[in-house]
Amino acid sequence: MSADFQPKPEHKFTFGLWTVGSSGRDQFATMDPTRASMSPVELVRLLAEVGAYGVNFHDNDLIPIDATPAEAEKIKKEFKAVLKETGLVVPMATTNLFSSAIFKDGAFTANDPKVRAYALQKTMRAMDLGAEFGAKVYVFWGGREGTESDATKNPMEGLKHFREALNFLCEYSNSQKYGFKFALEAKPNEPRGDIFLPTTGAMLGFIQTLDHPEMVGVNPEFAHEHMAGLNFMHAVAQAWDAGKLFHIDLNDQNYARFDQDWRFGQQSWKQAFFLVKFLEDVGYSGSRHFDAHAFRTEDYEGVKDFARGCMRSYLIFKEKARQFNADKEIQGLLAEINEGDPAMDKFFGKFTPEKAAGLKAYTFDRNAIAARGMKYEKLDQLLTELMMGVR
Ligand code: GLT
Ligand code: MN
Ligand code: MN
Repeated sequence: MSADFQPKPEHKFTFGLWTVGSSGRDQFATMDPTRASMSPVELVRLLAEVGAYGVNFHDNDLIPIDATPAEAEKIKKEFKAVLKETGLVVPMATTNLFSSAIFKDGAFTANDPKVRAYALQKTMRAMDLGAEFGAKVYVFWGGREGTESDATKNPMEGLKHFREALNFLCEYSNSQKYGFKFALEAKPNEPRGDIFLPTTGAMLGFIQTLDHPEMVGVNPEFAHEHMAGLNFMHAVAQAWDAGKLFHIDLNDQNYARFDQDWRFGQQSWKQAFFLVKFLEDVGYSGSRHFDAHAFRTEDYEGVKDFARGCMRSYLIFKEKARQFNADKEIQGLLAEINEGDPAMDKFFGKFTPEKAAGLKAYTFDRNAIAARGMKYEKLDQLLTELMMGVR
């Protein structure tokens, strides 16, 4: 293999402060943190050391929720200095609308109007912060927007409130000339029993009901689609097809489990391969954001191993995709499988009454067509061997 798999700025590998900064506390609080917390400045230095391009943050990853204005200014100054020192950029920012107990019944969709108003205020302030650091993508992960019991909240009301909030915030971004693109991130459940708009496809449908659909796209997460037992690459393809792939969260996950947020490429090799191949083939040019955590068994050396592993695996899958596209036998099979049929051309394309009449009158040899072997077993085995390194 020719490639050296070293991350470079043009790969656009980014990490959230909350990812490499995870202290190893587990989801159900059954274990204390296993790593001491690192400051945002230290985390940026760690990311620079492993070769990342950028760093993303929630408002409170950088500035604690109870910080005084003077403390906030000091933190921002130090953070700007370390970005300058390391050359890292901030392509994306977001709001923490899930940690504080005020969000126990949701943020934009909470039943209490004071909570909904506070969520709007917090998001506007967090947008100001993100814009100050040059972020152009603004993510919305509504982890608390949902229910445990449908006796408590009408989903139609939830959708209405969420829509109103996004419409308000699009106008806020425009009024401030921030130029943000909003990216909505779906997750089926956890921390709520059910989260509204649980899949990327659901988000894509909802976006069309907003006042400014052109400003709003999606931030699909590998693990979240896998929690729902879905094919992540297909969700990403639908988002791309709709012109809505504004950002992406890469990690890994066993199907149908709690949110595991593992190192990219750790578990689902084939799914990760097809995802990377898709992104590279279509020429996706946004951030490759790793929204994952190191195992809680690790110290900060292990966190670096984790971060390096995410980027290295991405680049290895990218190289495998290149090999797949260059493999004569694989491409020959694909050409055969996708061979056209000139006799059928006249039936496709735009509807005309003549076409419809011609097609209705045509006689198909159904049994002969069905008898054709597709060679998919052979093709998939070639891919499997390519991935296993024996090809
Ligand atoms: C949280 C969540 C992620 C979201 C982050 C952005 S926060 O870690 O599990 O999937 O992308 O809000
Ligand atoms: Mn995510
Ligand atoms: Mn996740």
